[in-house]
Amino acid sequence: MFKHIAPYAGDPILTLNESFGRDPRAHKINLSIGIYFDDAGRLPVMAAVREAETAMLQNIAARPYQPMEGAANYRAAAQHLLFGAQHEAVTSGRIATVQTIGGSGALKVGGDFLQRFFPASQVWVSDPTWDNHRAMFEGAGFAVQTYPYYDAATGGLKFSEMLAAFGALPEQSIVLLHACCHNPTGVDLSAAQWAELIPVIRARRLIPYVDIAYQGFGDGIDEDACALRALADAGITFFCASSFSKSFSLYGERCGALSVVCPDAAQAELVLGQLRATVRKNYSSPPTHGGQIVARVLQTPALRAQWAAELGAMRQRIHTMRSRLHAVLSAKLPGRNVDHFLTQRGMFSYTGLTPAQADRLREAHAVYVLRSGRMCVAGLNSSNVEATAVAMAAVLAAQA
Ligand code: KET
Repeated sequence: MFKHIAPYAGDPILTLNESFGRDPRAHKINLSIGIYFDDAGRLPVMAAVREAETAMLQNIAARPYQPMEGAANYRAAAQHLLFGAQHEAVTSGRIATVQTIGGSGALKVGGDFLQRFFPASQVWVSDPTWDNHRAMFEGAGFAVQTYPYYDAATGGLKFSEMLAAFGALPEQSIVLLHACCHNPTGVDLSAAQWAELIPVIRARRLIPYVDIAYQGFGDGIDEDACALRALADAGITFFCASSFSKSFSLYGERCGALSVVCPDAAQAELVLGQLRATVRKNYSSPPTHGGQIVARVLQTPALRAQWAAELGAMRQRIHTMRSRLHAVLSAKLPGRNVDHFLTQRGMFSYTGLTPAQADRLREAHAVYVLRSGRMCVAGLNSSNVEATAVAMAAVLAAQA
């Protein structure tokens, strides 16, 4: 019955991460998947999360189905973290937010909603983007195109080409944007560049779809949300998929949110209704536990402060790893500019390694980066950063 089914070729991120798990070499280094590891190479349980969960376990609550849109306290907490509790869009009730199964669930619920109400639109993603963006929007029934973004020659942004491309898009094109810590390149727009892009988005009547999966890993919790707030300030109607997987180190709990910033509260109510219907048709309602951990941390001032401090330390540790990687690479590769490792932001850097070089790094040195050349800087630590830099320098020099 199933003989005609093609074997699954695997996923460029998840399948490589699985291969890492099976690699018997003791000195192997995992810089493939976007997961933050601590300086001992462990996946952290944040103290604020542990404390909130411990308190929850003292008084185990009954578990009815959640509403289709998720828990009210979680939805409010997510909205406040993204936009600020006092933002006019929040206080005027013009943001429709639903709790979703991770940031991925948010992207898919929003994709299905858009396909239903804007079926003639196409989706435009940055070149390159997170591999799953294309798969998800194609899966929702859209044609997916790319706009210019990463400049391999400088390790920076092709901003003028990007701006020109946006200016030529058909009305109501859906433009997928990364709020901060661009995946896979680590290259973000500056606040000044957002200020130039937003009027083009408005003039062309585009539909921005902003993915924010790394809030707090770039420059700070509020700083990393500045693009969202600027879009809301400008009165743009847009979609935002957010995730707590990384910022709470709660990957397996699948905590995300989809927020649609609407022109007014009445439209937000209509949108919320259809988002509820979309969820009902997919998986009915989201799970309880992880969302309640997040809500408790964000709504308990002492826990929230502790969480922000822990996230700040994670961000700092990534900056330190960037400096140490840069120091070894610039010493070992004189004449080659490796400054992009310092300027790129968040968990990822684009190394400039070709697929063949990434294979060589993995096969000869047991250092795992994606075949696109993306490395997860958050997988580096005091014990492996030197070895990684030396191996990378060797591979880069061999084929230079
Ligand atoms: N958006 C972006 C930009 C992103 O990098 C990820 C995960 C997600 C959404 C998904 O979030 P979640 O809450 O886990 O559903 N990225 C890492 C893991 C993965 O590929 O699934 C990664 O790029 O390695």
